[in-house]
Amino acid sequence: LGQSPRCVWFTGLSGSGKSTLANLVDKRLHALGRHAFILDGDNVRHGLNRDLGFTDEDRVENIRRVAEVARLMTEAGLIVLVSFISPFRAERRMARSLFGEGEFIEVFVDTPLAVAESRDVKGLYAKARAGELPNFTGIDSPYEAPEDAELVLDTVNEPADALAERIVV
Ligand code: GGZ
Repeated sequence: LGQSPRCVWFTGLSGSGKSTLANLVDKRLHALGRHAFILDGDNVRHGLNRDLGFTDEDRVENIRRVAEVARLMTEAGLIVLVSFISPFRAERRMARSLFGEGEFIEVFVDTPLAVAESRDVKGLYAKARAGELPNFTGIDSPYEAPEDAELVLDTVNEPADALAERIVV
């Protein structure tokens, strides 16, 4: 990742491993003396974006605000690790457009739905299948896989540590 500010944009399904990878990258950067910050649903959807849910419209606005905040944080000199499903290509393209050449690194955490659903760490897929969580990504809300990601990560065949290393190098 070098010494300059960057936006590392993780995209992938719920349960794909975005947060795990962002945390591993954060730890590695910290060990290298680089100042990074993770933006994710936990610190954004409970505060800044607590007025937003999971309709298409709300996801678009969620990602728009996150992208703008990430931009401000890179202006402040940070490496920002953005970890949201960010299911729509158009919004990821918009996010990319806020950054300079080479500053925006799109990382597709390419875990198949069947794998994410079988892990179902939080039981959300089961709820979605039971109709208790409407508009769930991959079930009844779309996920548009990236076509121009800088990195495509296979979480099924490669351990998370090795994937984090590939991001930082
Ligand atoms: C998808 C949902 C939904 C619906 C709640 N669809 O695995 P998690 O729990 O921790 O991550 C998911 C998170 C997704 O929020 P994002 O802000 O990343 O989504 S987006 O970029 O599309 O705006 C999941 C939980 O919120 N969650 N309801 N209907 N994920």
